[in-house]
Amino acid sequence: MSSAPGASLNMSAPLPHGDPSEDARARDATQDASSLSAELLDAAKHASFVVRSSEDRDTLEYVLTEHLRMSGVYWGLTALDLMSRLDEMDLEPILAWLQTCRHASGGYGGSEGHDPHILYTLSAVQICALCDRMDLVDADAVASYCASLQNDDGSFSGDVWGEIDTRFTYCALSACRLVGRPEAVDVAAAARYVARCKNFDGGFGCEPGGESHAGQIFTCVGALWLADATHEIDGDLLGWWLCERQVKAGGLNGRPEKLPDVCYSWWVLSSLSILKRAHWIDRGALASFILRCQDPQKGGISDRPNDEPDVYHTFFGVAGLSLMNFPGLKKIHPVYALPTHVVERMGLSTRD
Ligand code: GRG
Ligand code: ZN
Repeated sequence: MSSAPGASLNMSAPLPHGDPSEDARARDATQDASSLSAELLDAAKHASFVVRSSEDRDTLEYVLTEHLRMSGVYWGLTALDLMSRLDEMDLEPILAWLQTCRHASGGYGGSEGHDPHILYTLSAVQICALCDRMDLVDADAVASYCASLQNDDGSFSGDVWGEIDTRFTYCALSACRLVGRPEAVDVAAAARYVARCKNFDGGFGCEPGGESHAGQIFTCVGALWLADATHEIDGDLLGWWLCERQVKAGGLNGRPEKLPDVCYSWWVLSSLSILKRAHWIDRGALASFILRCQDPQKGGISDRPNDEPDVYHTFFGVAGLSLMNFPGLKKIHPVYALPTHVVERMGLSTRD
């Protein structure tokens, strides 16, 4: 566990001031990754890894990930944009393909010929936002698809088959905001449902009573932010649980006793950023963990050092570094998971 300001204090106490040693610790902990050398991230290699992954259609990985291709494209393109290398990908064929994944219901499938799902609907909207092609999105159709998946208790199903998960609440609220139809769903009921998923440890699970998990926490904190209901969050208690996710190697895990994994750099740090407590973890140690997960030969970032890289961990590694102001990277918005220049271009509130 890293040293967090306030570690020895009552959970509800404000950040320490007064005691000079506490002050020094707080100052150290507010340092981010901005003083590291930009060259520590091999952006050129990671960009060509992302581009290659979208072109090499004969690989087992390409075939096995067909069902989630829409999200894969979102991860890859957003990573490229954060590294200012979006121009290395030919966007036109991607946008043409995206339109073949759209259904009459307003939802998008993960690939052509696949049933619509709210996960891929959000990814499709995010891709159009990133490419500044919101003209390709039928806002009313997306909003009505999201509304069709809301249940009486405020929760959301992922598709017509009915699985309920707080991930889907985040997707619906974010997609509706991105298409400019925030009120198409019952936002207050959605927030009440998410609040019911809060646990004694301050965290959130995928349903009421579900175990706290960093991934679900991102979706619940993000959904509550989108619903303007962050008062439902105990910031100190949850902030404490989240900063406890940092292990000796510097990386973050998703739950107690689990291994660190680069993707939690996003799930945990975005949540802490929304809670304004990103400085509660040792960001230098986290940045160094992410940088150790780069593949120096192939490019790309893996879940842990020396594992195989993939586009998912490449995106979440770069996104985590962006949240920590790593030099040379564009800033990412911790709720929309899109570069902040995109969020601003769309006229969406980036309210702190
Ligand atoms: C726009 C960024 C963005 C997200 C869209 C899909 C989604 C909304 C959020 C997913 C949140 C989530 C549940 C992430 C966790 C993914 C993950 C690593 C699951 C594995 O969990 P464990 O605990 O595995 O089974 P580990 O590897 O931690 O032991
Ligand atoms: Zn992971």
